Amino acid sequence: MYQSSFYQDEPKFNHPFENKLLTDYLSRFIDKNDKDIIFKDLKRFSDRIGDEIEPLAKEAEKNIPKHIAYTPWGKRIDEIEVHPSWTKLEKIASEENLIGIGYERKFGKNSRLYQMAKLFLFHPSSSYFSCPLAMTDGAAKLIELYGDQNLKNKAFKNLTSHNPETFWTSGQWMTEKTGGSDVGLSETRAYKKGDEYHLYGVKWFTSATTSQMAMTLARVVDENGNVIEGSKGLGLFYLELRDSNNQLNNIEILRLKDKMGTKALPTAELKLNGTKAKLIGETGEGIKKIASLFNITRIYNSCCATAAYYRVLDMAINYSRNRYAFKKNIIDHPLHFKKLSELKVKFHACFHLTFFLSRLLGESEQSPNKESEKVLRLLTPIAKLTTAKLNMVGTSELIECFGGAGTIEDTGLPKWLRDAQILTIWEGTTNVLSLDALRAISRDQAFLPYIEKMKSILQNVIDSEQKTLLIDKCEHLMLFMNQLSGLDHASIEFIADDLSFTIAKVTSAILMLEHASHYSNETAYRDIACEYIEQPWPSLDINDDLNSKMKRAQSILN
Ligand code: MFK
Repeated sequence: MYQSSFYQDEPKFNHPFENKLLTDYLSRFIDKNDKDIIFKDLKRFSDRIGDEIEPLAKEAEKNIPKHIAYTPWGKRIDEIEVHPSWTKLEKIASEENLIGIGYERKFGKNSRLYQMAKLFLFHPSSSYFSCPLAMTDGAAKLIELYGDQNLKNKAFKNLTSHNPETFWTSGQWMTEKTGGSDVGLSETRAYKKGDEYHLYGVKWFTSATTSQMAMTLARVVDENGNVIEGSKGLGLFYLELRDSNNQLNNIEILRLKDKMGTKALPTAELKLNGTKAKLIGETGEGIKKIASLFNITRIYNSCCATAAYYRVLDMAINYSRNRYAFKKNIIDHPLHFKKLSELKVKFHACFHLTFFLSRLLGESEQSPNKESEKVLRLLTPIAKLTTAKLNMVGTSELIECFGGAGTIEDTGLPKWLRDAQILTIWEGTTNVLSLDALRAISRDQAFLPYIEKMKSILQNVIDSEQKTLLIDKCEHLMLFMNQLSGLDHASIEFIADDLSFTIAKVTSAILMLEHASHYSNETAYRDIACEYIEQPWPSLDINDDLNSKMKRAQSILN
């Protein structure tokens, strides 16, 4: 009887540091002496990813966390049991100094670039340990900016420690049942008791609930029992999850969330039942202060979406080189290589946005400059929403490149699609972030410094038809922005996503062309930039009748 001897090779990914875009990019900005140290560390870390970290992540994905509410004898304990592989990933994250690099600032303004490069390598093999790291970094930033000396001496030191014995991670508890976006509706109450506050309420979506501390928001009740409604009544609170006897700080774990993705990451619903906490800043400053945390986690989200995109792309290209159909390997079929090349170009766009942000962040921390900070402020929501969306759409296309195998769980491929969907809502949905970009433009006056920055980068670009087109795009954006002030609020909101995607495309195209000009003897970068510029642009037409469009959209839904 005939039996097939054919077995398809499974898709592989490259050694993480064998990534020409990453190494060329870092080489552009890091000077020789630092480069030797940083490259040596990134190469060693990449070896460790292959040998040790990737197998741990696979174990953690298979052994998802459990909520142990009671002991066998009925005592409420609310333990979250995580697999030892997850605990080992935490140890590795601190040994590798994934947070500390950003705060020791040994490499000056390039410290964040180095840290984000390390995160980029780590994330796809971390089973989302990158999530607690994001919040940990955000909490460290918040304390660095607003914490008192006690917080700096204890929490900050632990969050930035590279000693696994003292390393802490932080949660960021913002979401309540009333809304993940409209945080101003939060119901949790804070009652002053002596020097501290006691918090009562339910936090509906708390990621990395095994952290040692958390930053959260609560509505402050004054001595007469009154509260201020809306976001102006919220304070920012620091709390530790357990006391010195390892008992939970009046926190009940209601259940773990059964999420569609990021399965290894414990995410819980929590009831705060008199949880002791410290107010940071003033009552009413809660959202404004916690923004310094979520502006960091949004940069992490961009980096992780970009890194995940790269991993799936890398595997899809590898697979296409080995998968034979219709008389040749599928990478040699025109329609297939066209699709893969388009997806690779979009990955480059994500990469440039993310790493430009990390450079801006590093610069703002090393030598604060109001204008660069405004550019960072505007591009943070824009990069987050763009990278999450391109990763989501790109991952869907890439999964299709594996045919049926992409839909089978034990290939490990479907998880990338599920996780990609989560990155689009974490830290703000596309719409909420588009509105945040408007906030950055209107409240923080970030648009003019942004355009100035783009124009200054264009000066590094070799003259070409593409450069001329991008100069025109900047002019067009400026004209559009000038007319924006004449529009009513609803019309401006109606086009906020088109505006964000246009700014994202202008920015990444300029950055890609600048990179191609720097490596002018390498045609690939130029081809990538040109292809990206030729791909369709979001529509943003000054002459659009927005009122009619809005009415039509409403009529479609009625
Ligand atoms: C692996 C990847 C890592 C990712 C980590 C994942 C961890 C997962 C955990 C979570 O998902 S936590 C939940 C995330 N939730 C959000 O991101 C919230 C989404 N909603 C928003 O961002 C809303 O826009 C917002 C809550 C901010 C709206 O609130 P308000 O009160 O209606 O906003 P308002 O009044 O405009 O702003 C209040 C103040 O904050 C203003 O300052 P002033 O008081 O001085 O006027 C704003 O300027 C300031 N502000 C708001 N957003 C800001 C900001 N400042 C700086 N940057 C921002 N982005």
